[in-house]
Amino acid sequence: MRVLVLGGDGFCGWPTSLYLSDRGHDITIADNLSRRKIDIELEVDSLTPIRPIGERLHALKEVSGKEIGFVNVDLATEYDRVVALLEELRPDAIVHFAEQRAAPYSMRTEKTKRYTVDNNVRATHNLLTALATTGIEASLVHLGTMGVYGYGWSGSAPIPEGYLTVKVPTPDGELEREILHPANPGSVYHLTKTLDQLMFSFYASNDRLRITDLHQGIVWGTQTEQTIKDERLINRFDYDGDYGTVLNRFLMQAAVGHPLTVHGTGGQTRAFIHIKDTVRCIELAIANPPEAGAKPLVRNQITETHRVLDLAKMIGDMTGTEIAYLPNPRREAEENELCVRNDQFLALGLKPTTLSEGLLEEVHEIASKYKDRADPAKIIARSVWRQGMETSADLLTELPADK
Ligand code: NAD
Ligand code: USQ
Repeated sequence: MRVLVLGGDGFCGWPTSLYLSDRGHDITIADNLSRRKIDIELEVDSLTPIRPIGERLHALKEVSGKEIGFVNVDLATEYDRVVALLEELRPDAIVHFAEQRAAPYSMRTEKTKRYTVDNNVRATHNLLTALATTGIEASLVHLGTMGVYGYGWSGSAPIPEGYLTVKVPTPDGELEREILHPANPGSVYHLTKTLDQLMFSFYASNDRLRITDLHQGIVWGTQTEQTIKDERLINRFDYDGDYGTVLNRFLMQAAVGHPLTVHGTGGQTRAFIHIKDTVRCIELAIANPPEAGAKPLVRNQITETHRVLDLAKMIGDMTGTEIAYLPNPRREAEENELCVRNDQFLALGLKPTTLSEGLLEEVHEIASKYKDRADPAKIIARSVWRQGMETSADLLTELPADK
């Protein structure tokens, strides 16, 4: 298949592009490199030394003989170029990763809130309009989030895959309807993903676009079979307070000798998926699109759920690292249950890569290898959900030399 990967320079997009290329698909990446620019703005860098996109693609050619195309285009602001790209490439499938994806960054300042909405909503809408206008029949696979459901809205009831069947009382009795699961975004970032969902419903119905929305959990790990082949292909590893996600942060913190930063009680339960399963799910999703005229197909892209404190304890026991209980910079429940259905990917043949010591150690080792690149002043999360919320001071100003 000819596949256009939007946001293909990012943490999920890069390994997905390499994987799909390895599987024989013809890949073009479109990315405006905004994620790299945000690193410069935040004065942080990936823990792993990611190379510029040109060098990445050159290295891929050397290592595997495969070529991946690259177009630097901003989906949110360069509509005409997006249309021209679609017309030139005429892809069979489009994978859409290209959004600002950090909840803390989306809550950081007025500017980052507005940027997140402008960037994400416009990028998705431009893409949908461009597909409808050009009549290109590519199926679209979008990366959404588990956070659209909220965490624990339905208590211990399993979260369905996208839709709920409800009974609507009418004077003539009850009408049964299938509706999108109620949206319960917990950040401006998550809000944009709920808005994306409405746009998908409209364009699937009005323009018969074939859309799959993947409600993905927190992705952990860093390397895949393809990114590990050469250091120049290495994947991004975010550890900072805005972009670093919880499990990778804990593994990195343990590797550099920093206490594990549990927010509040650590009672938050979240859904997880390893990066190796992310790339496989994308392959399954592009191979199994919905029919034209069908409502968007929602698949929950998760393999397991864990409580934050249990993860901290597991990594603490494994590595001898202490746990620090910090004021929570977010507005979120102290504790929640989370039970998620993921039958669709299992039925399509996904073999879940669940948390195992071996895999945890693999990530811990990568983090240890690059620990000298870590800046301890960037570890504490300081983007607060409301002005005036308390955050922790730095726990360490220098990282221990012997770890
Ligand atoms: P990332 O920030 O590493 O990658 C996103 C890429 O999109 C970046 O390379 C960025 O430069 C590009 N981009 C952003 N806006 C763009 C625009 N307007 N035009 C062109 N390119 C643009 O993020 P990621 O972790 O790879 O996440 C990818 C997608 O998966 C996101 O949509 C995110 O919401 C979703 N997701 C991620 C996770 C996770 O844990 N990382 C979990 C669930 C869902
Ligand atoms: N947390 C800590 N300590 C930390 C970091 C986080 O206790 O050092 C807690 C947070 O308070 C939160 C939980 O861990 O309760 C998860 O935080 P996270 O930063 O790992 O994940 P989140 O903000 O939810 O966002 C990430 C991705 C986002 C994706 C989402 C999937 O950045 O793109 O949509 O995971 S999900 O969480 O399933 O909605």
